[in-house]
Amino acid sequence: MIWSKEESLSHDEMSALQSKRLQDTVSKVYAKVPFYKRKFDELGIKPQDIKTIADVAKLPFTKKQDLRDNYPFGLFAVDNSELIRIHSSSGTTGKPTVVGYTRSDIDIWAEGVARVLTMGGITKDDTVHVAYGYGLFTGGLGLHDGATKVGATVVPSSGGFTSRQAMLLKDFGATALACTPTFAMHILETALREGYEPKKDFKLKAGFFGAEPTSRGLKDELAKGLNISYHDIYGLSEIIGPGVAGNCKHSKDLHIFEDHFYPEIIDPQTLEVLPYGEKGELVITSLTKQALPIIRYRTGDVTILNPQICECGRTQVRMKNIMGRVDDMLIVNGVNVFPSQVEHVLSNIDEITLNYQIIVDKKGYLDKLEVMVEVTEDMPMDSIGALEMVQKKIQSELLSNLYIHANVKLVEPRTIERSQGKAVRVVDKRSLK
Ligand code: DLL
Repeated sequence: MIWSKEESLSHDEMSALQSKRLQDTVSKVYAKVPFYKRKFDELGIKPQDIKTIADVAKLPFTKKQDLRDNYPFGLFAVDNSELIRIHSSSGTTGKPTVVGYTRSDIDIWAEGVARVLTMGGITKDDTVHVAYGYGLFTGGLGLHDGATKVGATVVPSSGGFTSRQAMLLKDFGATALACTPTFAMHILETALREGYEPKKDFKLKAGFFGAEPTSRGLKDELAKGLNISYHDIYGLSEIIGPGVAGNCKHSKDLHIFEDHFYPEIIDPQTLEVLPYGEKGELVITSLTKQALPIIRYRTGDVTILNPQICECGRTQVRMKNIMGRVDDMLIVNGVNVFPSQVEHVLSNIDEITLNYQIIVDKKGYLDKLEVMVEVTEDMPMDSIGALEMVQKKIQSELLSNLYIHANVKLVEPRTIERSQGKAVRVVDKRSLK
């Protein structure tokens, strides 16, 4: 089943719809968002210059930093009275990226998630166990609203409490699980350790996993271990949240809902638009969003677009599984972390220097993050008590500021190799095959 008719429009019908929606979006941001008016004026563009979807290439880019610079609501195009929800994702210096939604935005968001759930065969007869975090993160409430739109029964379990997740999966008989892939694997391993037989005890038939890059190996293990069809769900808060794209049962590539989110691939260095089939940075323009319309948002995610019509009947362009990022953002067990955020936390601790390295690795299916940092010359390396105190302080600052659990290793001054060029701040030992 296909959730909405826009998923299988002809190429010409889609272009006509996108062109009309782009014109509306451009007129709106020019009139309502001073940031965009200024950018358009600098480039000498007027809303009436934008006539077809191909004209998108004339428009300026938007970056994550632009949202931060306009914190909290500077890029919003509606009055407060029209907003019904705020979400956010973490930021570099404690200030998050803030996103807002009108009622129509929440409907569009739920529609995107409903489309992906439908790709996995979910209907009103199903029960969806949502173990993405509920709160400012868009995962929990995004999947919740989408499952509600489909008419399924939602179990709003949220993250954490792994043993309880396994118990509820068995007792409530959910037919779908939605969470990050690493958390799904943690639930599976915990369930097995506690004596469950997931294939028999759980009634799952589909999983909707996203929010972080995932290897093919992990996807296959989850599909096998839980006896489900694996569906990758992609999205980002700046665009709307989860439900920008997802994969159906016929294809591993994800259908992008381009009637709402227009995709382009650019070369991140030259900013030139690349043809279908070439690898580059995904850029998205929102075509229907009201509260936070966004023009040519540079997602930082690297992928390839594939325009071939899918066997399932959907005509919308597909993207390959995200291959990595163009910036230095790390995703550690679903939490986005920039090395500069870690550095900011370290800079507030007196006993250490800013010679540090972040080492990310995998233990089982969970990501492990270690921060190795040199202490100052006056730090007594023979006092275990003093070292432990500093370690604990750093750990708790990282947890409370960035929501990450890190192992902290204190080392003597001048232990970490100095680089001739750019400092090597991150050693990522996870291999994505
Ligand atoms: O992670 C939204 C989401 C929630 C998507 C639940 C899917 C499921 P942010 O916290 O703003 O939003 O992080 C967005 O996460 O730019 C990608 O780098 C990464 N990401 C999201 N989905 C996928 C995926 C949510 N399916 C950033 N595969 C994005 C790989 C993904 N990476």
